[in-house]
Amino acid sequence: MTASGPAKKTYGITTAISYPNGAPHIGHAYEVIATDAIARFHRLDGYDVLFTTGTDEHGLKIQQAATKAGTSPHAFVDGTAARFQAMADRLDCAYDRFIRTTEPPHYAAAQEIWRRMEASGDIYLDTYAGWYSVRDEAYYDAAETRLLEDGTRRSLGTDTPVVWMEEENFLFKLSAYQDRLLKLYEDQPDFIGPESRKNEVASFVRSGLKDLSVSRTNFDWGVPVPDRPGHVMYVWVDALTNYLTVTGFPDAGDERQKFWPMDLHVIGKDIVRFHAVYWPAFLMSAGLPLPRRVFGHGFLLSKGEKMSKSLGNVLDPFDLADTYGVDPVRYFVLREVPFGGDGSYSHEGIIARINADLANDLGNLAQRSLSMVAKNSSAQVPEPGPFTEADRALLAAAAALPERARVLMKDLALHTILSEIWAVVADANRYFASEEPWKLRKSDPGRMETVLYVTLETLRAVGILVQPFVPTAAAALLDLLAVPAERRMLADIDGAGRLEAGTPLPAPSPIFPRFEKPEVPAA
Ligand code: ME8
Repeated sequence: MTASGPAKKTYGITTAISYPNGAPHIGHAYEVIATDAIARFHRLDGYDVLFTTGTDEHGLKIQQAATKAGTSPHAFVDGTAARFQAMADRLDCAYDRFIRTTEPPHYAAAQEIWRRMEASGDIYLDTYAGWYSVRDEAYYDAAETRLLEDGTRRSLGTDTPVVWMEEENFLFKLSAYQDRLLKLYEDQPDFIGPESRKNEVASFVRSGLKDLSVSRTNFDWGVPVPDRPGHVMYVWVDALTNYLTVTGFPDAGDERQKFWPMDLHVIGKDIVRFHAVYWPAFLMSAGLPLPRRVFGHGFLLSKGEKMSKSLGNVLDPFDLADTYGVDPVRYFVLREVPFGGDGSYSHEGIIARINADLANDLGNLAQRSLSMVAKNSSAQVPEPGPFTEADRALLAAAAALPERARVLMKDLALHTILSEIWAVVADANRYFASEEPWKLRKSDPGRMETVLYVTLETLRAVGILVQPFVPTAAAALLDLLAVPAERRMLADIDGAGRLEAGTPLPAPSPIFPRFEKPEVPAA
C-alpha cells in the first residue's frame, strides 16, 4: 500500500472517553499517549487515520460531582473537560477529534442507536433492582458484592461502594446475545486483546448474561430516551456511542463513515466488559458492523510511594511534562510498561531511562557523529566509499526495522518496538566505537567519511521510526540530518529516502539533554 492514491487504507482508533469528574491523572495520560503512538505509527505507514479521544460527561457520578462543587453539571463539565483536552495537547497527542458527549451531534447518534435497538425488539420496560455502584456506573448482582462489617457493601471486582436501587426502567435483552457473542470471540480471535482478558470475558459470557438496565429515571443528567419523557439513557449506552458519533453516524453520507467499523478501541482493563460484551451486543442489535479489536491495557501506578511534590513523584500529567519534558514522559511509559500489562512509575525509573536510553544511547551518538561531520566533513552529508561487512550489517539491521515494527504493531507490542529500535542504536554505538572514526581522520579520511555516513544513515532510520513515540525529538533529529519533511515516512527508510552525499547539514545541537536537576530536598 502506498502513501498516496485513492486506495489509501483507513485506520480508525479511539481511546476510552474519560469521566471529567475530577482532574486527569497519569492513567488517562498513559492511555492517550499510547493511542497517539499507535495512530502516528499508522500515519507514518501511509494510512488515512482517524484518532479520537474525549470526555464522558453524563451520569450520576458527574451530576454528584457538580452538586458537590456547587454548580450545574453543564458548567462543571465545561471546566473539567477542557482540562482533559489540554492534557492531550500538552502531551503532544495528535488526535483528530475531541468528542464531548454533551455535544448535540452526539445526542442525535445516541438517540438513533436507541431507536434501532428498540426497533429490533431488544428494549422493554420493566422494574430493575440491584446493587448500583455510582463510581463504576454499573449494577451488580448480590454475588458480585461483599458485605462489610459496618453493614455497607462493595463490589468484589472493583471494590467500590454499592447501594440498593430499584427503578422502573428500560432493559436491553443482553441475554439474547450470549451465543452470538461467544461466536464473535471465536470467529474474530483478535476481537479482544490481550489474550488473558479475552478468556475472562468469554467465561463471563459463558456463565450467562442477564438483561441490562439501559435507562434511568432517578436523575436527569443524560441523553433523553426518545419519546419517553422522564427517562435518560444509562450513561454507558450514551458513552459507547461516542465511537459512532465521531464517524458522522447516523449520516450515511458523512465522509467519516469510512472509518466505521473502527480498527481499534484502546481502553483500560477495568472497562473491557463494557467494550467486549455490551458494545458488540448493542451494535448487533442496531444492525451495525462491529469494531475489529478492543485492547485492554494495564494500569499505571505509582511505586506505592506516597505522592508528594517534594519527593518529585507526583502523578499529575502536567507536572510530569514540566519536570521531565513531554518526549521523555512518552518514551518512559511506552518503553517501561509492556503494553497490556500493569506498570509502575517512579522518579528513579524515568531518570534512568532519560539518561541511559535517550541522552546516552541515542542523544550522544547523534551528537558525536554530527559534531564530527560538522568539523571534518564541511557540514555536509559525507561521501561514502565501498561498504565493508560491518557497514552492511548495520545498514541492514536499520533497514529491517520498519517491517519488524509493522509485525510487532499488529500485536500492539509498543515496548518491544522500542526495545528493537534501541537494539539497533546499541549496534550503532558499538560500530562507532569499534570503527574509531576520530582516528581515521588522519589515517584514512575516506573510510572516516564512510563510517560517518553509515552512522548518519542509521540515525535517519531511527529518527523516522521514533516519530510516533517522541515526536519533537524525532523531528529535531531529522532536521539535523536535513531529511526533507516529505521523506519521513516508514517507506522512506529503505530506498529513495537515503541520505545524499553533499547535502548541507545544520549546526548540531543536543536532542536529548541529560536529566541533571539536583535531588529535590526531602519534605
Ligand atoms: O472508564 N492506569 O472513564 P475513566 C491506566 N468514562 N489507565 C487507567 C488508569 C490507570 N491508573 N485509571 C483509569 C471511564 N484508566 C469511562 C469510559 S468509554 C466509552 C467510557 C483508564 O475516566 C480507564 O481504564 O474512569 C479508561 O480506559 C480510561 O482511563 C478512562 O477512565
